[in-house]
Amino acid sequence: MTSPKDITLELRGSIAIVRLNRAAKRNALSDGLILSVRDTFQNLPDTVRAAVLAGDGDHFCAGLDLSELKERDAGAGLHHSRMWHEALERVQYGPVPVVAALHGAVVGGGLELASACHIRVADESAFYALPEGSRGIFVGGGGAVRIPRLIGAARMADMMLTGRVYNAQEGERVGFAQYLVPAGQAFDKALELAERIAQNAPLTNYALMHALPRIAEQPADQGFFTEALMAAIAQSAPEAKERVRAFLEGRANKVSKG
Ligand code: 1HE
Repeated sequence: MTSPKDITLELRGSIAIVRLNRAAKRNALSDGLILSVRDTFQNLPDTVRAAVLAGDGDHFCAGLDLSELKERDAGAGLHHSRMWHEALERVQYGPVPVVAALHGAVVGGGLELASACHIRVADESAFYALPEGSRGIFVGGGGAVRIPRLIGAARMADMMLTGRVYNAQEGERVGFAQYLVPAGQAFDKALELAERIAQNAPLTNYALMHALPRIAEQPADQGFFTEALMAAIAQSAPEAKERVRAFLEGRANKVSKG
């Protein structure tokens, strides 16, 4: 049973905090919950500039709600997978960048969901797996497209064929997460990054979400041309002019080693 409270949206200034709130079932994604993910990202208020996606309890997400897995004919299976695609597209190509805060299990459809986010921050408790292989099914939430882009098709095939589980350190090394932090700190780090992202010019964030992944898929010649168009649009915004002027007049931060 999924309830509307299984996902929560909290606004902290310009940051939306979306939380899977079904810890008793390890945030397993029922049909109702995956539709709520879609609706939540589709309907973020205009004031939101970046989002954090987290899971309540000891795990980020245990993937597809297996209790709902029933005999589906091919057509129903197709539509079910396409429903996931639509929901996760709203995460990846929604209005704002999304930072996933990962801990505990990030498995199956949970890993597919995390892969649709723009940045992944994992704590030391995180682990990654694709148990679909041993359950006799296949990924259906966009994982076959997004996961090879993070870790390569060979590693994904290994995970599904052998049930290999990557721990947090391995996951960061192979490319699941861009940040690895001590246990319990993924949310705070994700929020810090979201606040930083929210300060960017909205058009720059838009370009990184919508233009960059498309350019990365284009042949080089087309990619260079699309890049030039996006660069021209971004630099023409008044905000870009003001930000560059601020640097030249000594009013903006320098790049520092941190
Ligand atoms: C669930 C699910 C679930 C837990 N669907 N109910 N995903 C999987 O194959 C992963 C299955 N889950 C696990 O391996 C483990 O539950 C965890 C490693 C995530 C967590 O272990 P643990 O010991 O903390 O919890 P638990 O005791 O296993 O589970 C607690 C409850 O959550 C229990 O229910 P209860 O009523 O007995 O308390 C579990 O049945 C329930 N639960 N995970 C339904 N996934 C778009 S296609 C995507 C395809 C997939 O994602 S396939 C991979 C599915």
